[in-house]
Amino acid sequence: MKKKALIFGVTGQDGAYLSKFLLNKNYVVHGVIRRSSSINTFRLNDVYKEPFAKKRNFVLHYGDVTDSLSVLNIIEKVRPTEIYNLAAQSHVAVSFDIPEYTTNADALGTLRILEAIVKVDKKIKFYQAGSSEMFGKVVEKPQNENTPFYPRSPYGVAKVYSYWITLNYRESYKLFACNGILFNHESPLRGETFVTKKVVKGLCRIKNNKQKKLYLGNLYSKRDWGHAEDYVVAMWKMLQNKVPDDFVICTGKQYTIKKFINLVAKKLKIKIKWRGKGINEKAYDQNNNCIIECHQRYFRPAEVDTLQGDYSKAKKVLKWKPKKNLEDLINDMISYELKQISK
Ligand code: NAP
Ligand code: G4F
Repeated sequence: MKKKALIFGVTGQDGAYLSKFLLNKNYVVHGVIRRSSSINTFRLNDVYKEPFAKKRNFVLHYGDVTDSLSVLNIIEKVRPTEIYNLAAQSHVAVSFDIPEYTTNADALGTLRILEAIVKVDKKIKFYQAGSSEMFGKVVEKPQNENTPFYPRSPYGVAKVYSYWITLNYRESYKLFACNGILFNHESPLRGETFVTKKVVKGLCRIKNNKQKKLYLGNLYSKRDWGHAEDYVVAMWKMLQNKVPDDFVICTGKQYTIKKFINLVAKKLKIKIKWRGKGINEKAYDQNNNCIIECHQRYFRPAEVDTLQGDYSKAKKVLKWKPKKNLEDLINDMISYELKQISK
């Protein structure tokens, strides 16, 4: 019998990479999508090919993690071997604008899935998409599985709830439930409003005279960026481990946003010079055109200044390590963007 995976958040960046990975491992993959007035399955174009075939290995269901009934009904109907909870309002800045909804989806959504597992079949394995945002105002460097949490946003606080409720259901009901504590991971399929995608897309368009300027926020926060394609492998490995456990997944390297911009500009052969300080800091191209400016709109009420992980445990127990470095990631993102522009 083929293994059956159910992915909440299948239409997102990680959902798309995980679907592809699991299908290659011969799983039948079921995904939960939200009803939307515009088509939101573009990341799944590669895998969602035969919606009406008799024997499908990729099946989509309408549902929402804020709707307990849909969560329970889908789990009961699919009876999966493994559930991956990737569903979330995943934008940190937006979580300050819609804190109640973010908490409902990102915290209570996890509880709804765990309760449904307890009711339907306690043998279903569960992966929870935890985040390095839980470390927030970091209390030690680098961060590992034992580092205390200090979240800095409604998003981070909701993810901390999900972390503990997952651990609590593991201990209380002996579920095979794991928390991945994933640091930032990016790809050509990254959402348009996250900083790496904004920078790569913006600079590619500026290079091709499709756009004049890019507006950003804090240039000095530091992130540990990996490639989403590597990180979905770690999610799967957690559920294949002998015992359920929690793992930090990261690269161990960190860069500022400004350094990321400089690397992308260099690859695109845009010679940039920075002038000014604070919110007035701007980047100019070789013709002295201002191509990057900061805008108050993109600063957050509370910032996570620095994130850098330690993946020693995942390396030792799961035999996982990242295959792609920051240069590979940037190359991948640029070539995708340039292809989009030339279409
Ligand atoms: P993403 O691209 O924003 O995808 C989020 C997914 O969740 C989308 O499929 C979205 O559906 C779905 N979703 C949102 N609200 C939902 C709801 N109420 N009910 C059902 N589905 C809902 O995020 P990602 O980058 O793939 O990240 C996947 C997960 O890992 C998220 O939980 C995120 O918080 C977490 N995480 C991400 C990173 C990272 O750096 N990428 C790091 C740590 C943790 P729509 O397409 O309809 O919006
Ligand atoms: O790309 P970001 O929005 O990612 P952030 O806030 O680190 O969150 C991402 O990673 C988390 C893991 O640590 C995930 F849990 C979460 O779901 C999400 O995927 O911002 C990165 C940094 C921040 O310090 C932000 O202030 O970039 C800074 N930044 C500067 N200008 C900007 C911008 N961020 C965004 N989104 N847009 C800007 O214009």
